Amino acid sequence: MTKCGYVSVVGRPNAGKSSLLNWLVGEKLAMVSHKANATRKRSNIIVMHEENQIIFVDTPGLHETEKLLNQFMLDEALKAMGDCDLILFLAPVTDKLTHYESFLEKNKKSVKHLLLLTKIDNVSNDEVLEKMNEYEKYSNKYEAIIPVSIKKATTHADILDEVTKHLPQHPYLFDPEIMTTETLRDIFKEFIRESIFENISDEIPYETDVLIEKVQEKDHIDVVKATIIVQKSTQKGMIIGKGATAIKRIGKDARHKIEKLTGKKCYLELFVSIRKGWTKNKKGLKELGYDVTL
Ligand SMILES: Nc1nc2c(ncn2[C@@H]2O[C@H](COP(=O)(O)OP(=O)(O)OP(=O)(O)O)[C@@H](O)[C@H]2O)c(=O)[nH]1
Ligand SMILES: [Mg+2]
Repeated sequence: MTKCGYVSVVGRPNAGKSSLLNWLVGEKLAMVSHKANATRKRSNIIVMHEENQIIFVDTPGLHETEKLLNQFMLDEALKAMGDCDLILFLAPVTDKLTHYESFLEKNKKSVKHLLLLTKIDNVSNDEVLEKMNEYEKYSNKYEAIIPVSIKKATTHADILDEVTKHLPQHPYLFDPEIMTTETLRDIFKEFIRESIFENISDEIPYETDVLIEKVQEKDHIDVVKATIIVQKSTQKGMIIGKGATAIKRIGKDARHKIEKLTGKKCYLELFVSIRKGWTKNKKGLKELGYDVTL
């Protein structure tokens, strides 16, 4: 009998959740950014390990906020925590334990979890050991503590072996050939959002979203039409940039990511549209797929 189950990956914004999942699946599927609060919704990334199927759920970061969009994001993470077989809690190795303590409080159903110390390439081995000792006082709470770095040669096997131990015996829930339940549209959207996060500074990326208008898949080329949504006209100007330099850069970066994934050429056409104050009201958010029920 195979093992199969859902594993929610949680932690504070910027902890390295999406990066870890791209690394584990061996393909860039999820958006990553040096800016915090990049991921806005749950998404499934599926990894086969030996005869077993692990359905990882990428989530937005755990954080406190008054903003409506961020409340939606937090709710996504909490829902993922309450509805899985195992949680991976990611804590950058330099973090204080307060983030972990607040996670323990939020884990109302006491779902079993592994504690992953991330970004260990940033510190010495001694510092990693020191941090592991600090967490020792909570050793009755976690199933295992595993130090990881996606930048330094560490293997997937430690994490996947440990994860598999805690999954139920169950037939596969998805075709073992697929790596995600996200559609190409969803992934392209995230690639364009990532390019906005990379190329546009300040708060603007946080008040921006992307609508995929059309994806036409041909034999040798994909034609993609997308609209970048902003909430005021000054932001539209910033996204376009002087002589359209900014939007060209965003388009070029996103096109490269799409082409790398599909192995085909991509013709990407980008437009910019203003939806006044869309992040500030529930209706505007809902129209873009962020249904704030709180
Ligand atoms: N040095 C180092 N940096 C890492 C590692 N893993 C991730 N990062 C960096 O950490 C930053 C945040 O990574 P993400 O994967 O977007 O983090 P996240 O937890 O998904 O963040 P949110 O979606 O905002 O909650 C990026 O700049 C990554 O390149 C690592 O092992 N070592
Ligand atoms: Mg993320």
